[in-house]
Amino acid sequence: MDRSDSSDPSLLGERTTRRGFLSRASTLSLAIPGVGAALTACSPDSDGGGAPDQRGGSLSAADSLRLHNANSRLDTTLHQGGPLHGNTSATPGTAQGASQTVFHRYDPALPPRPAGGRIRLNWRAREVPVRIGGDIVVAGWTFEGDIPGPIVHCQVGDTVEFTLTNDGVVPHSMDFHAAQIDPKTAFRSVPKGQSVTFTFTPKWAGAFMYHCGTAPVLMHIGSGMYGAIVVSPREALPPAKEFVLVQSEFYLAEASAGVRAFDYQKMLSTLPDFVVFNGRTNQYIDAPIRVKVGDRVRFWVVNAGPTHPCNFHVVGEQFDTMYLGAPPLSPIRGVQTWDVAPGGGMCFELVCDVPGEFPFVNHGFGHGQKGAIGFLVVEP
Ligand SMILES: [Cu+2]
Repeated sequence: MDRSDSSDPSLLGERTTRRGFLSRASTLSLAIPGVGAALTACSPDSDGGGAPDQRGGSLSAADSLRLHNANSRLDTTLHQGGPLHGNTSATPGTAQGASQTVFHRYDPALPPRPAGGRIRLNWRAREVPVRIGGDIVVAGWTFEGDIPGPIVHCQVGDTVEFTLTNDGVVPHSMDFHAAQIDPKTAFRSVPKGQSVTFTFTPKWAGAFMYHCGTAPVLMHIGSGMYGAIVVSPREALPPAKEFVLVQSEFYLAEASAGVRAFDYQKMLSTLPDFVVFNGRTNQYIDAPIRVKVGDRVRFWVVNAGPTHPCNFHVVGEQFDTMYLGAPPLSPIRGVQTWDVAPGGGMCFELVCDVPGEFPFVNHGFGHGQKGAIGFLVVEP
């Protein structure tokens, strides 16, 4: 049968179903920030600025006006022949000074929590080159010039005052998973040169992701705009050496003038070139995380994705405690591996009884092999 025949009742059914799905998805977009923006920005009907809809469907103009984030209609210049080159993160800023960009190891230590119960963060969204390995410089869309962005440490009940100023040419925004706040206002996109400010008080302890939520969200997370906010509980957890690991995937285009841009079509294909902890390949193999025998180690693991899970495991060790959510609530004992979902975060603890060199890995080894591996060295 000719599948292009519109009188084919089975095909009609398929189309009706698809339309129903898109309609439901549009309604869903009002409830779940990011979902609607990603769907609509990928629709040719939204503003002409998004990527082609991979399902071949479309949303109506009325649907696009009901977006959770009205600014999304201004969001990216992908596919418009603007300052971006095709489907990549290459913007003018991401090439400037690329060859002089210096590699630095991303410090995984959890920074101390600022005293006083009030944290003021004045951050800039910056489009800059970032050296993620000895010979690899990427065209990063960043918070504060690094991938991941800075680690934030606060406590349940603290007040976090946050301002984002956009120094890039593409609109950007901030979505803190540790916040309960109206996303339409707080997480809105800001164009070049403008700022957004909001305040929140974390209710729950845990390891939370933050990320740019500007559409297409996949493109902005996939180009480096994410990081971790660790919310400690009011009641003290057992003394430990605390580290933060943010897993993420890199989908890269071929190098141009020494810089590899992030590639949107590759992100959609979901087959990454690298899967890394804290934005670098091999950094904790070359310079491991070091502790002493007898130490308790607490890993706050955030999975920025954008797509794949992090099946966290330490070779030769077991987690005596893993907190499914809100430590010290929901402890699970004697865990070998647990998967942290994209957009999620968890707390893993172990006690270093014996000296040695213990690889911490994504035990989904297709991804461990692509870089999600490092060493925890336990010294006598
Ligand atoms: Cu962004």
